[in-house]
This record gives sequence, structure tokens and C-alpha cells, in this order.
Amino acid sequence: MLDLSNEVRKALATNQPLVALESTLIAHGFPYPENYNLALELESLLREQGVVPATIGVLGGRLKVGLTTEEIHYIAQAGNIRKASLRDLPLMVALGLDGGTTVATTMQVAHWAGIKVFVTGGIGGVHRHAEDTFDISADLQALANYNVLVVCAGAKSVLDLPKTLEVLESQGTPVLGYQTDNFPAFYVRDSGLKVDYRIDEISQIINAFKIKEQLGITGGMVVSTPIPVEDELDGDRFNAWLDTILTEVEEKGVHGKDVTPYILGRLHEISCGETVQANRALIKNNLNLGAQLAKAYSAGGN
Ligand code: PSU
Ligand code: MN
Repeated sequence: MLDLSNEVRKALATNQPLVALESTLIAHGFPYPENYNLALELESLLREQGVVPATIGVLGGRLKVGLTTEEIHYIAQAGNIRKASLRDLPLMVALGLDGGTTVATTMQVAHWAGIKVFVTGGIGGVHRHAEDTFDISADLQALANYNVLVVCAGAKSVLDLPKTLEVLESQGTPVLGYQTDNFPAFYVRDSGLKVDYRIDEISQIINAFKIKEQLGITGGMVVSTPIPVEDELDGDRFNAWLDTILTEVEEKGVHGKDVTPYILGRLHEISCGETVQANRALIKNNLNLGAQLAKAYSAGGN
């Protein structure tokens, strides 16, 4: 059921550095054609650094590791691609469906394929008012279970970040800050919360990850890095947009897997594209860190 591209298969066999990328971001995170252009740009930025990209998605019920340009284009423009979260994969395979993989399922498939580093924008987490809605992203379940380094600009600032960090702590997921003490909040650099460990050296992150593997501790690690200063959004303006949208979510009864895409889409509209620009910038920044981590991992880490 796992379809590895030739490039990915060869990279795994010859211990070349690989970075996994998700496809929900392409299907639901950005509008077309920005999504398509960004997905290809991320792949070529990795290749320039000597890292093999493995964009993951589900097509015709096959778990694809290393989508082709044509497949990425299909997912980018189809418009009705399902969001493939943890509970969806067996059904999608059985029914031969197409799906964009979330952080959760991209981690799961990367783990099955043996890819150790995954770059995304921001992880999902505990939503605001989760005490009423119980809306907690399956991304946290995946972080508890799959042995993958997840490089991100923190968790989406639309979430309840203190609660998200509490759940990560309860389930034993280390949260690292690369060259920062602060847990980043996606569009803004500082959430006001601290990471467990500030780590300044790539090799130290890889060592910790390998030690975790040797000890047989399941689960991933969050490696966070803030959006670059020049791309950061103003926190007060952002919060005002978000308050408006969260009111809409409640009034319109948006729920379940539609919440995150709804919020991201409306942010794009209300901000006149500013959030999309910031999102693009932070992913590219995360990508550079992920490329370095992948190279250090395949080089042995010391
Ligand atoms: N962050 C973004 N854009 C996205 C997502 C996160 O900037 O599209 C996606 C990721 O795929 C993440 C998912 O795994 O949203 C979380 O959705 P939910 O909260 O429904 O678990
Ligand atoms: Mn949810």
C-alpha cells in the first residue's frame, strides 16, 4: 500500500538525507495556484541543498511517498480533496480515495517509510474552548506515537497554546526551540510561552533524537523555530482578525475537520493575503532547518 517514488526509494537505500512534506497544506492550507507554486518551490529548495523531498499524499487509495509534479498539481487544483487524518487512512485505502495528509498522517506514513525529518508550517493542537468542543488535533496523537522530528514554527496561533503544550508534556513529547527560549506562535515569533529546551546546535538535536530511538521511546519531537523577523505579523491585528473568525465559527456551527481550513481560508481573505505571505515565509524558514537536520541525521549525527 506504500508507493515510494524511485527517488525516495534510492535515497532511503543509500542513506541520503530526506525530508517529508505534507499535502493537506497543499489541498487546504493555501489557495490555488499559490499552493502548487509553494509545493514545487519547497521541493526545489530541498534539492538545492542536497536533500531529497518526499511529499506525501493519498491517491487512488495508495499511500504515496514522493508525489510527482503532476500529482501535486492534481491535489493543488482539485478543490474537493479529502483531509486525510489518522482515522481516514484505512478507509481511503479500502475505497481507493484521494486525500491530503495532515501533520498526523504525514508523520505516520513517513514513519512507515523510514523518513525521520518532516517539515510543516505549524502543528495542530488543542483548539480554543476545547473544554466545550473537545477539539484536539490528531496531530498530537501522532506526535505521541511516531518517531519523527517535526520542524515547525510552533503551533498555529489559532489554537490554545498553553493547553497544547500541556498535552504535549503529558504524552511525553519533547518541545525544543532551535536557538530560541520562546515557543513560537506561527505568524508571530513569541507566544509568551517557553520551550522545554533551547538547543543551539543541530548535532545536539540529532543526538537527542537518536538517543530517544535507542531507548525505544516511541513518539516524535517538536523542533520549533520562529518566523523570520521581517515576515512576522502584528500580534494585535492578528488577534482582532482571529476573534472575528472564531465568532463566525461558532455562529455558523463549523466543526470537526472543517474548523482549521475554515479559519485559514478566512484569515487569508480578511488579511488580504498577509497571512498567506507569512505562512509561506515561515515554511521556507522551517525547511532550511529541516534540511540541516536531515543532513546531520544521515551523516551520523555526531
Ligand atoms: N497549518 C497550516 N496550514 C494547514 C495545516 C496546519 O498553516 O493547512 C493543517 C495541517 O495539515 C495540520 C492540520 O495537520 O491543518 C490540522 O488540522 P486539525 O486541527 O483538524 O487536526
Ligand atoms: Mn479538529
